Amino acid sequence: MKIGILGATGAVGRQMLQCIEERQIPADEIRVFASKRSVGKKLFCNGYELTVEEATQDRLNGLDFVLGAVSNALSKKFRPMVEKSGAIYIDNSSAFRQEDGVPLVVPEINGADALKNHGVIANPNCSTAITLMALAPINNLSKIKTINACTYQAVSGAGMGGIEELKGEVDALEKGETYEPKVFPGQIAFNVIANIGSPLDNGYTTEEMKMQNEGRKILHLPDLKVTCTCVRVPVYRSHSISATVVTEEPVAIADAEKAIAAFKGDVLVTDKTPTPLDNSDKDDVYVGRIRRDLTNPNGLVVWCTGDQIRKGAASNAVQIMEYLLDHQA
Ligand code: 2RA
Repeated sequence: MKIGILGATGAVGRQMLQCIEERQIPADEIRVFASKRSVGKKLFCNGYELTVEEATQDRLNGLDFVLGAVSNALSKKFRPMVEKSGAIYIDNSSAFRQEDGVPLVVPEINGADALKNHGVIANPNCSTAITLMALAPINNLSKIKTINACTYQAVSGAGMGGIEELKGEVDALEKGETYEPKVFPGQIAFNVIANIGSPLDNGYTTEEMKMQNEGRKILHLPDLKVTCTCVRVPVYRSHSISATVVTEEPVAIADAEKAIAAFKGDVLVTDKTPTPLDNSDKDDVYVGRIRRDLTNPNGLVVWCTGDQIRKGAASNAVQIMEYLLDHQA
């Protein structure tokens, strides 16, 4: 079994290699691809040294899976090459998430959709995947009609550059120096910025609308309505989300907690409030503080945290590959 990783030197690409090793994916060969300036760099997986190459048709040919951790533009460029190679492309960008025939998958929720792929499978947006992991067990008890969510998104969502910008700002500000933000639309150190993604005509951002558009596809709820505000916070990794969910029938808190505790990939936390630090660098989504919505008898309020680089990106992609290996004939 041969795997390729596009964007292997980035935060998500490196995490994919670690997840492949941790999950003992039976890879005979792993090829790591990145831009020209990274060619020749060394990465490690399963005790082997891997040398970064530029992706070419010849180098992609013969691979069984290609995991993508590149921008939308690069993903669109590489897709035809991966398709030509015959590999299954598991893409972390948002380029194909809404395309008919491209399954959008969180394995614990709709893993079976991955089996209906035509060569391309999309990995959801990080804050969407983490929120849905917390809410899917409630949806299994009674269908979700609406979600009203506020996200608290770590800087890792903007890749290595986001992490470096927060570090650089904290260092500079503590020394009394100035720092010109390049990644975020303002100072993120000691601050929060309610602006992630690009603005849309309805006043929301692309990032905010992903929660509805991707939520509908993953949960198989075409009429799901979502109002979302996405906020960047000065946390290195792990996103947090506060979500108020309204279901067709009222769901008792105890039943919701029981379903969440039993859901693979979720950890119900009842003895404290889960924080992003608690599940930083962990695959599980932590869920807690389940309360009644005081404005709607069919509503519940849920707090959750999930590692953006892992469950929000790399681990989910590796899990999709694992699901296919376990379920394909
Ligand atoms: C972010 N959700 O946190 C994005 C990354 N896909 O910026």
